[in-house]
Amino acid sequence: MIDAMKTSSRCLAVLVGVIVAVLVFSPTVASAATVTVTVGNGGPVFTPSSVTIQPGDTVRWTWSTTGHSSTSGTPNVPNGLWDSGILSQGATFTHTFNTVGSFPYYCRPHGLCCGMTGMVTVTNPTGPPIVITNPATLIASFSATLNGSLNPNGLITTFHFEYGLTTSYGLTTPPQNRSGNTPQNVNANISNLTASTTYHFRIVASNGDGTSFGGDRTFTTLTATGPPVVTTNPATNVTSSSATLNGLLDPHGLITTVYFQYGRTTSYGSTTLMQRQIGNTYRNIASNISGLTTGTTYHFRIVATNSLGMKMGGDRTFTTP
Ligand SMILES: [Cu+2]
Repeated sequence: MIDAMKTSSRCLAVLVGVIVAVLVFSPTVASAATVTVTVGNGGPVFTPSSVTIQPGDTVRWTWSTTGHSSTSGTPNVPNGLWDSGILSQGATFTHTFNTVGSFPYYCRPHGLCCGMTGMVTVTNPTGPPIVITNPATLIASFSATLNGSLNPNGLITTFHFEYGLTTSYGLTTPPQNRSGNTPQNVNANISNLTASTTYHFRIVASNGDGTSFGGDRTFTTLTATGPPVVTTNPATNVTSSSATLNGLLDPHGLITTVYFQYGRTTSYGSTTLMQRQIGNTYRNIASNISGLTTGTTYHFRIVATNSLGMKMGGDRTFTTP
């Protein structure tokens, strides 16, 4: 009885050791592989005639019989990527493929006569989408923009955001598709929200290799009405005598007047014409100014006022050429 317990605990210890070793020594990224193709085994053939590998992988041809070659291109039309020469039984030849594409090859003695051809297809590795939920932006009283980062990981990927009052979510944005194998920023606008309310959201993406969920994030909508919300954005169309001043405004539910202050110092001194805005969404505000002096740095900022307050955006500068 005691011996049996000792044996089973020793077995357990060995098992734990093996599991730890596997976890520690398993590579997290697939390393380069070598695929073998047999040349002239039972006739004028490459076996298998078609292989699919990833960039960095190597194909090793091994000669079963004498008098064949592995030559890149199509029969009698070599393209110069590789040529083993005509080799004998027991010979081997390798070529490493570092770029994505389709690479046909043939045997010089038997390509045209006997259809002794092969194909190497090199494709990028694929996997489930890689997603990150990023902070919401353009948060207004009843709307917001949900943001994320998406790497489709080599496959056509469908994604959406889910959102709601709890981490059970319950609402989703319309599905969108992306492809490629690099991270890209993605977003979706949502509306019909409740003012002064905290929402949860996350990104969800699926492709042929699986479904991935971004982490949960929250944002809180603005009060139904309040002081304007403003951001000064960079100037555009800057010439030696003119420029376009830009900003972002949410009138925050009340009639709002908006304009820009500008000048050579942060005392400004000049203002653009007042514009009137209403609503509770973010919109770009632009104003053209002229009569500037060449080679001069100007400061500017957006200023907006409604019945609940006046708000000024941060100072920005541009320099005329
Ligand atoms: Cu051959």
